[in-house]
Amino acid sequence: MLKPQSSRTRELNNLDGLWKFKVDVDRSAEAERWFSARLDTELEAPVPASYNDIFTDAAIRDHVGWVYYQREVRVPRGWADERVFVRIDAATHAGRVYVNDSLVAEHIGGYTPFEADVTDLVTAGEEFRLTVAVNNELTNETIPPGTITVAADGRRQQKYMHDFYNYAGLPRSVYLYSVPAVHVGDVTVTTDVDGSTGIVGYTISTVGDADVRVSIHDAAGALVGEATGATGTVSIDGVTLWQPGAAYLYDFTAEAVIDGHLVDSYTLAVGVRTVEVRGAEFLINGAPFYFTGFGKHEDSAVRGKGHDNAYLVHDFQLMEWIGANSFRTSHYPYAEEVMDFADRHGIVVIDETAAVGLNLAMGGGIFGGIQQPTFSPATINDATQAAHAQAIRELIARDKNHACVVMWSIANEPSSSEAGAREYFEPLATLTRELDPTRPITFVNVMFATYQNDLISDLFDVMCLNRYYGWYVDTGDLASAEIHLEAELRGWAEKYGKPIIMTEYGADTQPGLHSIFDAPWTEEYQSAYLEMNHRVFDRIDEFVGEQVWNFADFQTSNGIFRVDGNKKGVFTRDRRPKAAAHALRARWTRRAN
Ligand code: GCB
Repeated sequence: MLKPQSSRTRELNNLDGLWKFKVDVDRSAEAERWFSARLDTELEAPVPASYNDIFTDAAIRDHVGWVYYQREVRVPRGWADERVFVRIDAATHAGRVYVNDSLVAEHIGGYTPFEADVTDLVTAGEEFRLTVAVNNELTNETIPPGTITVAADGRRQQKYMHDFYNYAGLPRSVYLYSVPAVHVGDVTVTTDVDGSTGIVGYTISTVGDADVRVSIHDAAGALVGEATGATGTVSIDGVTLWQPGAAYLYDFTAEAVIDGHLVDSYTLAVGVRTVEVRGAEFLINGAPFYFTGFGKHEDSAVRGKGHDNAYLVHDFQLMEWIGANSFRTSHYPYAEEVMDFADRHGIVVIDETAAVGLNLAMGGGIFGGIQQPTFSPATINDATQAAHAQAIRELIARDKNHACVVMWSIANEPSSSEAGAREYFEPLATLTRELDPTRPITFVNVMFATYQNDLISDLFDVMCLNRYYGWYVDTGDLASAEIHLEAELRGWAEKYGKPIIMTEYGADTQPGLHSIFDAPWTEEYQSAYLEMNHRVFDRIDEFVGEQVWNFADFQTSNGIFRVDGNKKGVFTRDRRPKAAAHALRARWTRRAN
């Protein structure tokens, strides 16, 4: 799905700002349809932002169900002959879009975009009322899953099997955009390298009949290749590759043409690079790549998961400062601005779906839910699997053209040693490979699924492991942790012979807390814990990467496990370094040099 843009033939209006906001507290909206008139409310909510931390009313923060955003939108007067679309970058976790009182789009999945052609319902030069309903409910059949329970006093409550707070609302931009009636529908680009020649393969679909021509310009604006036809290849002689830490992007322009006249033009930034897993190596452009960096979250005070360009740029600055070359979009697809920025700045991304918490045994135990079998008709079932397949389709449809994306992660910490895991995951692994044969695939393995009992790891290219030896096990005992960690990692290496990335290892740390002993929660302990892990990683040949949990402290749901959030950040929630940041910087910048 193409990100909307302004081009020679397209126009784009950003609808961010303050929208009227109303919570469906008494669940009357569907029956009474009060949202199809002007919302009767004093509240205004910022877009983009999660709504939860904006208001002081706990009933809004804890609401389970629908909320309504509304604003008036004027269609530019020059758009009379254009197709007009409303595009929602994300509605977490389900959205419905109404133009005046007509439902024009419905979407499930909180982190991928959707849109509606509203041409027949709007008039150039006139206003219309745009209402977006957003639902934050998670069930056994959503991705991520969750359970709604009823409290002793009758309040509905949302339970879920992941620790990060269930922020909801419109956390990314909303657009009104125009395209010509006949236009470029989709663009798929793949890249390869032959000696010093870059090979860009492409497939363009059009809406309506048109001829297709494509052209590629280098970063200086010089034409370096062109072709005609809806699919083909373009060669770039003397190509400059997209490299980790040294991004280089070409402008790939797809044009729809009728009788020699341009009707639509869409330009995509394309980095030419290859990715391959060979034996126990992860190769980018044929050279072994070692991931350094983090599992992140889209999370900041007040905004929740609201996209913010200031945090975007600052986070990437901090990643550069610390010597990180990569991150994982734990545990859901991030805003497209993040992916574009990673493309432009040469940061490598492991791109993950929102399938976090397919683990009812563990999640139930830790996060207060009910402990049940994970895979069963009453729990994670065929409908969940269908939603998961859709989440994979939408992630790849959105992010397939990003040079920064080197691997798809289809789930975080599922119960991969439990009966039913293979039946659930095998079709999803196959689907991912069918949708994108060019990138390796992975899932992120939980500590309970060891190399002895895990049922699905052979379906994937890279072993991504989350391990907390020295934190959740061998707490405060780094000597034992070192022995146990090494024994387990050697087991994985010997059994599979595939590349291994530690996608999570980390220790909660209260900044300002100090000790000369191995005392959990102190700044010294976080550093010592990371150092212990690094000693082990460096002894294992199959190791191709380390991503610390987490880049920054982040908000979690209520519970006795967390004190004002998860504190495993190397930076605080407001992005100040803990002592470990300096230790990581020393290691990662040394490695880069
Ligand atoms: C994990 C999860 C991550 C948690 C982390 C923790 O294994 O993947 O979402 O935040 O552990 O800190 O417990």
